[in-house]
Amino acid sequence: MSAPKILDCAGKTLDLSQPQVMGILNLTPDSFSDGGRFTARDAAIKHAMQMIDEGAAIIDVGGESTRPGAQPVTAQQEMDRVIPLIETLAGEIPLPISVDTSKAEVMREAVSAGAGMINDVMALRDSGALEAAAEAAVPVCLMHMQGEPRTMQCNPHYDDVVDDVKTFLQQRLDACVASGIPQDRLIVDPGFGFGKTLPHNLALLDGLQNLDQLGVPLLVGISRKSMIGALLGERAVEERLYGSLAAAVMAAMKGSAILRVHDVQATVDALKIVSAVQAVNLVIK
Ligand code: 7PJ
Repeated sequence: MSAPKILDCAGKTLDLSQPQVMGILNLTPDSFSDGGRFTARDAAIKHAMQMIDEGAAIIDVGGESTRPGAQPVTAQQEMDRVIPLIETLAGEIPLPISVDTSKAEVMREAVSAGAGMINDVMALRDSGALEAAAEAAVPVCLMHMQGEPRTMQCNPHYDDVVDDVKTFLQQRLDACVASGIPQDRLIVDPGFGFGKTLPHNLALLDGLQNLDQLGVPLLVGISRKSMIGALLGERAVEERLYGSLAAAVMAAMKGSAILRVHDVQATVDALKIVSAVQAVNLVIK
């Protein structure tokens, strides 16, 4: 089955006929420290507007850090961070907004505030999440993670990482469909860095085209991740742009429909080259 090309995100369109960029808007404390010139909210809105100008197709708003070792936050804390911003942005921008959350309550509130997609690193495994997502009736990204953020980098293990991730994602797709979420509203993501060693991440990137067989669009988030830092010799986060671009281009060439990134302009430029070459293939073959 071929993946749907146009997604309806609560009335706003996401066109996946060519690879698109999802811009990351991180609302965890200190993500917008700029010496106090702007309030955190103004700075976040400004950053969203900039990502739109740079060619993002969707903005992903998150209020909980899921980095390795991160501590959980309450639903209330997460909502205080993301809901006012989603409300403001949804009224002002033509692009869909996705909410990066695992909690049913946050999903419900975010979608009522205008979010058009749910991006869940837990693939709707938290209690009530399947039901909340089914009711919300917006597209959902199901991400693979082995373990939980606090401990996931302690000795992750796979028999065959590509096969294991694919099997997990197929099971979550089946669980969603059984709960009343139509398959044409689902997206999958192998979850780079979530319970994976560097060799696991590399094998996944190499074998990414195998996930196409799941028949739904593929989302990939590699931007500035530690696998890039490790390959560049323990490079600092701000110095990972060129490595991130190479990984984004490879992922797009292997069929990824959405690239979740920090550096929107640079990634949009790089993906234009991939799209142009993919378009030639479509015309000639
Ligand atoms: C991902 C995510 C990812 C999806 C984060 C970071 C860590 N959502 N949320 N895929 N990563 N779907 O951006 O470094 O890879 S948070």
